[in-house]
Amino acid sequence: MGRKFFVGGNWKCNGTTESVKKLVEVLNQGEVPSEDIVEVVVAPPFVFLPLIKSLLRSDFAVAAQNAWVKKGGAFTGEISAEQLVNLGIPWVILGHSERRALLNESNEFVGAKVAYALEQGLKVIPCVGETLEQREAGKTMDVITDQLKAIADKVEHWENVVLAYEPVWAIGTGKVATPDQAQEVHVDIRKWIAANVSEDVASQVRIIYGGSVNGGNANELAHQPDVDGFLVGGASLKPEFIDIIKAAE
Ligand code: G2H
Repeated sequence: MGRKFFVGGNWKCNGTTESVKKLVEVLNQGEVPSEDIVEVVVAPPFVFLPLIKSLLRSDFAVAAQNAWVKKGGAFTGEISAEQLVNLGIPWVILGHSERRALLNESNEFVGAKVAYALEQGLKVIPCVGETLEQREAGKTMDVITDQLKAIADKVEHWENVVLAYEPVWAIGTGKVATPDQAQEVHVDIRKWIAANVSEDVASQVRIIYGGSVNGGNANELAHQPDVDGFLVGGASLKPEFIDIIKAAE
């Protein structure tokens, strides 16, 4: 079976009650391909998750942007995977580069989070990607391999994983990777998974691209055979998110 196109909207730390309600109205009215063709998930900040879940159209799902690395308890300010499950939140984004860079989340920490969230029954979008410096030094796949290995060391079942390749130099910068650049890395990631996890997982796991995706560049990127969808930041807060979803067709 082919890999169903996946479009995630990462709202990051944006929005007010009023603005997210307006955004959901726009999303709910958008005409998009059917659920057989595209899976759509939006990730609001934690505080809006129940509100968005209650208002959002039933063919779109919600995701959290983070979860604690193990069972909840005395971890001030954290949200546990069990709490997300309790709220009926099916997805979580983990290891976004903003958290890796600004909050010092290590590869091992992200790997442990991914494994724990999966064990609790969440579906997970782990993010990997290189900085500009690393790319220019020819280390793109070395960096991504280390990030992937830390996940693969702890994860046995990959059915509920959608892997996001997000080159750090393309995030929020307006400098989108070219379709060839995205395709090249996605193929290398798939090869690594085939060699180090299994051929089956490599052929089935969805690898989505993130980094300055918008309504203008989504179509061309979507035509790359190994680009199975997108994780969208800035443009997921605008009506053009609907155009990006349409790139699935
Ligand atoms: C990359 C992406 C969403 P943006 O972080 O995860 O954000 O589309 O704003 O580059």
